[in-house]
Amino acid sequence: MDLTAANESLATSKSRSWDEIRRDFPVLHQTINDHPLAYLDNAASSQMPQQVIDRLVWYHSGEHSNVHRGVHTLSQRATRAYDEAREKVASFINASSSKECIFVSGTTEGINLVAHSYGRKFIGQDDTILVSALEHHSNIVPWQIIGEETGAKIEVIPMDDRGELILDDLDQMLSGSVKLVCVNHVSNALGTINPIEEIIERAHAQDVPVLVDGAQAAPHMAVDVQALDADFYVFSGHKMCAPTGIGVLWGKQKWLDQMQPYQGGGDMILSVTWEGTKYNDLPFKFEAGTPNIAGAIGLGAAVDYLQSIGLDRIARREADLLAIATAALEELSGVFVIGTAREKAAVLSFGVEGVHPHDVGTILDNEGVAIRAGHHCAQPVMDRLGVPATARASFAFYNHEADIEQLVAGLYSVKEIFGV
Ligand code: 7TS
Repeated sequence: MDLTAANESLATSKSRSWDEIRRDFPVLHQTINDHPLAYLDNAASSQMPQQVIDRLVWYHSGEHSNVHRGVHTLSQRATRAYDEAREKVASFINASSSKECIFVSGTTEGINLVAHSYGRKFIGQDDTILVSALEHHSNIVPWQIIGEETGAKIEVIPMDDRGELILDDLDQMLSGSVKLVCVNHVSNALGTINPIEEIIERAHAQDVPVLVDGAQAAPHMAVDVQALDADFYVFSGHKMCAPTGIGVLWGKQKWLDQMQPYQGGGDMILSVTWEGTKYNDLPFKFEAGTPNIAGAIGLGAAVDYLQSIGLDRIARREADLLAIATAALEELSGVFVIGTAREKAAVLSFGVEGVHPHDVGTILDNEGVAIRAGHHCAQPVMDRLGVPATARASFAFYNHEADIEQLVAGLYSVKEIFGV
């Protein structure tokens, strides 16, 4: 399919039914262990629609070359496509400038970049980094590393039994030497949507910047970084219908300008002499070496795809799926939901009495249902709730009710096998 045709087909997709949209995803239409695949592990990685796959094929078959260095036509094509992808990403999160959007390999690299570049500049021995109790390890460990290097300490914004952050003491916690607040927009382990607007407002009232891990939010809801007034917002392509190995760190220019690069190499420089190096402008200052060109272009195509459906429509669809699945599991004796925050997105963690989540996951896989079982790289969340692990079904707009029916049928098998 050429690109014009792809764009035309996207342009008409606002009115397409969910069944039609589901057909865009080739991977979903297969059987696993003689059952239709019910893919409910979208929080780990989502699937790519044909439109994104076609865009990648077109890049590899008609455009592939290095960027920002060749005068030849292919390099110019690749450069144009790469730069356009950045513009698309900027508009996706309503950044005021694409210069503030840095391509990274994913959320993990984005947070590590901030930890090293912001941390080394602004965080010192007697400082504190506030990290929420709901974080993925990738928003904990980089801060522990910086803490070890600088002597800064980490304080934890606590959570309650439902999986909601307790913000009663936030103002007090923010006073003093806090240099950064790190919080996710949506928890990957429990699905809690955190009140980041409020957290940002209260942090800014005390001049503390906020890094938001948007890995589980960007695929599921409209994100407007200017309206949120976050200082950094990070997300991964592979959770929002793009390939693996690409993600975005958005940061306010006022911070990015003051931060030193975290890696040195080609493309991030204006000039290099033995006396020293002048760094390139934003965003290139933070993009050393040949970037993931295909990944960025694929992410641009994924943004086009998601916007063609509409993020608000996607959010409503996934809220419906989550509500149906939650109600279905609550009816099953011996099955309990873990994480009952009032505001949740696309994630349903649960347990089956007396059965290890890995056994739940294995039995469900035998019936074609893909879920994740484990600590979800959020061990402190598990510790806080007193469980070693959970089983987790996570949704995307292309899931349908039949996936939930298959999940429920699989859970009946679990109950039967273990006599629950
Ligand atoms: N932050 C959150 C909230 C996440 O859910 C994840 C990945 C990451 C950061 C790291 O993203 P990456 O793309 O750099 O790896 N979460 C999961 C998950 O829940 N299951 O597998 C990966």
